[in-house]
Amino acid sequence: MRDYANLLFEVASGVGIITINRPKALNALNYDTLQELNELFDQLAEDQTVKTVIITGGGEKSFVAGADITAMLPMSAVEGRKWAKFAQAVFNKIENFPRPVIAAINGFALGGGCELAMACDIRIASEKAKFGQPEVSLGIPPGFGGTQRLPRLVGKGRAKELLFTGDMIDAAEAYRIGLANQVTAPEDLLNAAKTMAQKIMTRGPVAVELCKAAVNEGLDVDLESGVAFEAEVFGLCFATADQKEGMAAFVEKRKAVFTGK
Ligand code: CO8
Repeated sequence: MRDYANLLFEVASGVGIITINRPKALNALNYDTLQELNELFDQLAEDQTVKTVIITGGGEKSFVAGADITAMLPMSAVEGRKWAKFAQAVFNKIENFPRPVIAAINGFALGGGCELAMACDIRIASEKAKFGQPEVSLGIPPGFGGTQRLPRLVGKGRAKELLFTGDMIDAAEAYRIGLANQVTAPEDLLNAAKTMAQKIMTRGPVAVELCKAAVNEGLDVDLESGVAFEAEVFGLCFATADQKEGMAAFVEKRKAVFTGK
């Protein structure tokens, strides 16, 4: 894995930890940072030793304070559209990454930062985290998926309020409305994310991957098509060693040891 200018990456016990690392700009996403994220996720897709990914922000203050406003200021309409499309493609890649991705939100998750967190499967927030889609204060709507993922997570009414007002909410409120799965003390944040990752990694990896695919696929189609997809992936699991092992372990009253095959 090469060194990145705007990301830190380490692997510990099968968990890949990505730190967005531009603390001087509160980890704002410029083109290079998005390009590096894109490249890193392509590499991780090929690397089966990384079973779960955590994304967090460098420095004390911020997860990601949005897309880089300085870079966006002079953009033309054509450039703005291209920029939004590129970031959307990167976030779609994260959302559809075959293994779980957990956002460990250590501070500001604003605009593109909130959108990045929402592209992850699970969001764990520090008590210091702040969420929001402040784009309307800059004269733009969200462009990295916020108008679509926010209502899917918190419902249409709450999403519209956050989108129209641009208000920031704290971690407790994010938890209350379902934007954050869990809230921790700042010093416990990374461990809470790692604990969640390790728990998921004891489960059947193929089953987890197919749960993720079924949820993602199902939310984009009608219920009948969604449950039809579920039946297919459910059936598929009976061709795996993990299904035999999981059920044999239950019957034999022991812990299952999954191989992901
Ligand atoms: N972009 C660029 N630089 C930023 C950003 C940002 N999003 N956020 C903070 N910074 C920089 C500041 O300019 C400052 O730099 P410097 O020290 O050189 O002046 C440094 O980070 C520290 O920031 P502050 O001094 O402002 O720190 P505060 O603690 O006073 O405030 C805030 C923290 C509240 C987070 C404040 O920095 C802020 O409001 N930031 C902007 C948040 C925001 O509006 N985010 C949304 C951006 S738009 C977006 O994400 C749209 C995505 C879709 C785009 C579609 C493409 C066309």
